Amino acid sequence: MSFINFAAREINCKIVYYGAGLGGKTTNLQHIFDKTVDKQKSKMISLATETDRTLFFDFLPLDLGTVRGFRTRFHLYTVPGQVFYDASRKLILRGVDGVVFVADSQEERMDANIEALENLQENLKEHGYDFKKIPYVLQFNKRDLPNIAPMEYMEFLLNNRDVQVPSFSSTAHKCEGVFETLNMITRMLLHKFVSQGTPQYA
Ligand SMILES: Nc1nc2c(ncn2[C@@H]2O[C@H](COP(=O)(O)OP(=O)(O)OP(=O)(O)O)[C@@H](O)[C@H]2O)c(=O)[nH]1
Ligand SMILES: [Mg+2]
Repeated sequence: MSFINFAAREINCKIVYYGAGLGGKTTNLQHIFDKTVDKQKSKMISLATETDRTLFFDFLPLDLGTVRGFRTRFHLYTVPGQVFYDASRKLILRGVDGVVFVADSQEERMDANIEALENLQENLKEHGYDFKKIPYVLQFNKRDLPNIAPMEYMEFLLNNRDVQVPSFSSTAHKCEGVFETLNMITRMLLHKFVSQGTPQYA
């Protein structure tokens, strides 16, 4: 649903960070905001509860220069991970172009990760998207903690589209893996528009 505005020579893309509660979605956006955005021109919008849980969404507009003469703008959103905010998650997915799934690496969060992934698939389907085709990247976050599941196990559980998608380990609160993940999803989206065909990584 991204749109190319030929008159204004602009490409707009919507990227949604999805995943279980407290997985680190908002933390990803905060670091991207801190390190890239011209604070004079742009703002990150966060609607959070008093305890910093995302209530509705976070939104960060990101201008990434020009590609073949087109100005590229990425609109980054996070969903609220808490199970009972499903209506918000559904709404935020509307018009999505690419998804980053932020998984919590702690062993005790594997069920929550799987539930969130199933929820993503259902909600994409309701909007008429094919989960198997949408540009999609996985991030295994909180790799700094002691009680984490092995990467191979997380790949087995969560990286199960027909063709495996790119995945990154991260420690988002130290900004490790945050930009690697962002670079990949933006490359996938730009590739899609430049080639005007199916994305290479889908
Ligand atoms: N140890 C550790 N903590 C992290 C990491 N990434 C995020 N956190 C912390 O985890 C907590 C939750 O992070 P958020 O970014 O708010 O999580 P979220 O996915 O946006 O949560 P919801 O908005 O409820 O869906 C915060 O206290 C973060 O500082 C990480 O890589 N390692
Ligand atoms: Mg959040």
